[in-house]
Amino acid sequence: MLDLHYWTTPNGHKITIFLEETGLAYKIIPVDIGKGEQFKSSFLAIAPNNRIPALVDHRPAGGGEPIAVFESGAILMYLAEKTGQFLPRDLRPRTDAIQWLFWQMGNLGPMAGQNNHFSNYALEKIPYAVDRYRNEVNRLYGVLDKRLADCAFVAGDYSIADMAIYPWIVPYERQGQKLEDFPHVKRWFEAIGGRPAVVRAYEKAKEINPRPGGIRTAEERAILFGQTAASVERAAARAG
Ligand SMILES: N[C@@H](CCC(=O)N[C@@H](CS)C(=O)NCC(=O)O)C(=O)O
Repeated sequence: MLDLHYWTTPNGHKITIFLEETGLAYKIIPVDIGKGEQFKSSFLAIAPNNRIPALVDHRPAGGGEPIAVFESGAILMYLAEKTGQFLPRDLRPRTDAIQWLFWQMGNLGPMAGQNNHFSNYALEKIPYAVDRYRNEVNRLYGVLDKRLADCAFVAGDYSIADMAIYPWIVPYERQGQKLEDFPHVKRWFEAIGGRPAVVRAYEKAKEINPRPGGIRTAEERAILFGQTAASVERAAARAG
């Protein structure tokens, strides 16, 4: 019923967590981004931003043609609407869940991504860039810790907002952060990490990609870094 175009990265994990939590039937279609599979025309047709994850729902509510969704936050909202789970109906908690979901999409994800790039992947270590993103991620951990001092999960009950944030806290060491400095984040992190569905989601990742953990080869670096409009066109033509 659901095809998940997926690779074993934080944005991919968000969706397998949701699917495992709800028990929806789904098929994983691996998109190995280190090999450039995100540039295949079949993938670009549903995910024009050449980024995983993307979802195709072959049985959308109300019937009709399949619906394709890209952007992990949009996919989480789509699935929450479809199932009626993990996004409250009531105005106040719903607004909370949506604003923390957007906080992840617009802040934690992009800043942690740049932090990882300049600290771990860039061959030239530029102190200004390393400090800039590491500090910004540190600030965001502080924001999250304050929020979690007042509630068990970011929007009260466990929701799609927590599912979006959690995978971006998993690599806290690579992000240069210490969970001990953020006791409320640590408590929340351990609670979510212990959920059977979350454990299953990460086990699934190991089945799909037994060698996770970063970019290794020069070829992978060439595919992933320094993309421009022209290189995207070229890669798409090569990938077919
Ligand atoms: N805002 C997007 C970001 C997706 C994203 O950055 N995906 C990465 C993996 S985590 C990707 O597909 N990278 C492939 C590339 O850089 O070509 C979302 O949340 O879905």
